[in-house]
Amino acid sequence: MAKNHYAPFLSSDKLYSRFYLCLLLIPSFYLLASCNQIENANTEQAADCQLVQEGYGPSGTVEIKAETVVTGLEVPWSIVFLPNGDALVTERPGRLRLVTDIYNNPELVPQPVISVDIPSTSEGGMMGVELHPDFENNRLFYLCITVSEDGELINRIERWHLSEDGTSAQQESIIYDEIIAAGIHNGGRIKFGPDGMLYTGTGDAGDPDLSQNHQSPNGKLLRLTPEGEIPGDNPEPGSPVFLSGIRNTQGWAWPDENDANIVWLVDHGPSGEMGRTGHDEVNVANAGDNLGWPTIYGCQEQESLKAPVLSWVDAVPPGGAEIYTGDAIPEWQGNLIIGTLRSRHLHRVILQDGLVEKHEVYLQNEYGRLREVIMGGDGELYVTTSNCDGRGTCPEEQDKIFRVTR
Ligand SMILES: [Ca+2]
Repeated sequence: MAKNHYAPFLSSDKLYSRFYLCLLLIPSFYLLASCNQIENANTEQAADCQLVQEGYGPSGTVEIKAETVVTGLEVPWSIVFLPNGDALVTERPGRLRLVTDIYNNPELVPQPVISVDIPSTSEGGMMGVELHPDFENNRLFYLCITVSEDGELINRIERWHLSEDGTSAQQESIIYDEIIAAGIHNGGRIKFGPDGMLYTGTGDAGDPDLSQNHQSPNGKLLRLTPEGEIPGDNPEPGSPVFLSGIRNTQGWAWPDENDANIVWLVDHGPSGEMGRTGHDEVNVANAGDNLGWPTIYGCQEQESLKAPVLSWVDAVPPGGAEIYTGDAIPEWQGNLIIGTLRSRHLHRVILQDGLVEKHEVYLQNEYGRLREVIMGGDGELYVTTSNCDGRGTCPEEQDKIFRVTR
């Protein structure tokens, strides 16, 4: 069919090579098109999912400003705020750093609290950090770190004890070591839920089938006890899986501080798998949901799989996500705020009754790639840049933490 269509090109020798190029390309185009038809025959577009066809969304309508807190960081991935007003921040290459008096007079302590050798992986390293719910009394905190164990790369959840002055720490235990690590789709965030359980976001580690394999912790949101055990009331008895069908999440938050069962979670869309690209997602998920990867993507839906509420055709990929609860920007209260990497902006999503009412773009290209987004103990929103991760332009002052306020 392609041959007949392009037969006139045969009359010109000059176009001969172009003709053969077309001959190579056209069949693959038809192949892709027919694949899409097969795919569409089995999937519907979810009525409740907003698909942004071009760009990322309308510009922000609320006045905000960003204030630099500290600079001189290398891929700051996750922050926790200590009860005394200090903060700990992970640097993906393998360091935990202390920022003293982060709310008022922030200083980055030059000597790392922890420094570990990280096996070389582009998206792995020292990622999530989280405090034990009883940190004030036991000074325990958790890290999600990529390590080499018996020759295999894994993302391990370790528990550490912070010294009284906060400048050093000792490993206390390894609580979970079953997550396959990879240079891509590596997850890595850990957060305690309102139910006092430890949630871990994982990626498919480049193997999409793992996301639908309930024997694998990859491509999931996991729910564990603070000791790393499987809670008795998980959606699937005996399994750490809380949500499945995830490609690679680095961010989620609970809209109701009294209900851990509803989670707003961002996920990375495909970057070439099965000819698919873009289509990063915002999901409103309930305990036990299957978010569909790789069976469906973008706004597609299928029986027993949960479609997102927002997706972008153009690649965003989202870093961290947080629900704004501060007083400084009252218009943002209760909204999901997402740091985006490739699209280099802060994204505000207003959700009403589990659906997207409105969404907006802030700080477009002003700070570069954005990773962590988290509310501080002072009621202000803190964000980290990820410009020194090899995929951005690393400035002389390196990566930073900034505060978003009025
Ligand atoms: Ca999905």
